Amino acid sequence: MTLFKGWEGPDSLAEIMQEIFVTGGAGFIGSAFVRLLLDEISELRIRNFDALTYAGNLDNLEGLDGSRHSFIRGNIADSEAVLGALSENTYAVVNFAAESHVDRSIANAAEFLTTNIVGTQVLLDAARERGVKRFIQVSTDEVMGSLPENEDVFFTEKSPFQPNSPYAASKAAAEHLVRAAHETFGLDTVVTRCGNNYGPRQFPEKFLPLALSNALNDQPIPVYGDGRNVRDWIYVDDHCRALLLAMEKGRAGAVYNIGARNERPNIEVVESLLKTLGKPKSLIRFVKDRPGHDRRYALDPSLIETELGWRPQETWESGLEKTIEWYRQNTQWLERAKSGAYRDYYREQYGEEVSAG
Ligand code: NAD
Ligand code: TDX
Repeated sequence: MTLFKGWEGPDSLAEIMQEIFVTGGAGFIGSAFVRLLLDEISELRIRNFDALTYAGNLDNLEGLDGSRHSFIRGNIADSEAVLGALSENTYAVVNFAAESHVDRSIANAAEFLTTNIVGTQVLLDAARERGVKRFIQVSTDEVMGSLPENEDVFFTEKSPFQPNSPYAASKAAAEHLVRAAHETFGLDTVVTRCGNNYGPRQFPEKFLPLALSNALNDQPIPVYGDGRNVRDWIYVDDHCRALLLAMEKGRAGAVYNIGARNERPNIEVVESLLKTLGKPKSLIRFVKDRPGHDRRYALDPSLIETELGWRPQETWESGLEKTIEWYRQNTQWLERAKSGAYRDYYREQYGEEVSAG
């Protein structure tokens, strides 16, 4: 039996890998991962556990096969709810659930500590109690801080922890707890650290969908500082394919960087977007910088490439084209995401009103 295209693991795993517990699966990356799993592994069932915060969206799960995917609303920091939802047949917990936006963590870190830190510990404890086989922690390059610009240096799995925002610090703390569960209790864990994702269904508080949505509405695009901060961009499905491999074949206790060797200064990202959309550069508006703004992220993905044979499938151009096309086709999704509390957030963060569409 083949688990998925390219699967090289033991056949016996196919029999035990019957159910996966995904947390945060109504968010941007989690929902892409759920789709990928359902497409790639025919017999698999998924329990999708998500609190539906402002970033969680049931629209992201539209059209999924209800016989293999079930949604449970719950908070990962609530141990009773987690234990109630986690079955003993679970092969792996894949933890996407998090408060994920740096600017919000600067405004108020409280939820970041509860969800990202306490929530991760609750999941680790529950996974042990239910005899779950593997625990995948979806982490971020930001735990390693900022790299100098114009130097040929990259984050490796051995780079020191140097988180600079409350968000990054909370994700670093979560990683420590995952490591501790592995070392102390022998839980089979894998940690992945990815760069900046882009693609369909990303909440428009994040830079790329915010810029895209504003450009489509001819609204100014706020660029922090001098726009020369560098991020390492990856198409969301490439990240998810790497996570699938890590879940299947990753070494117990390992950390893997996931990056597409695609470093770009923010200003170039906006310029690529505007060019593809046929919109003028005059929409770019330089605004006050983010406090503690990390200058550069760049990942060395050699380990996952050599150990697990992962390679990204999308180029920056093909991924951007797919992303733009999706947002153009799904204006209703964007309108709904930008209604309600998002309008207050935008006013508070940028000092002006956001367009409706
Ligand atoms: P997102 O904000 O789009 O989604 C987060 C999801 O988690 C939402 O559905 C939300 O409802 C849910 N959630 C939040 N708090 C919860 C709680 N207490 N209990 C249960 N569910 C809760 O985030 P995303 O961009 O999809 O990121 C997913 C994960 O990947 C996060 O752990 C993030 O740190 C990590 N990550 C993201 C990126 C990126 O570029 N977006 C890069 C690297 C790593
Ligand atoms: O309005 C903006 N203007 C701007 O210039 C916003 C929202 C962002 N930016 C800049 C800040 C960053 O240099 O764009 C870059 C990307 O910003 P975000 O989309 O907020 O992402 P970042 O802070 O890099 O963090 C992201 O990547 C790592 C995700 O949000 C995290 O969840 C992930 O862990």
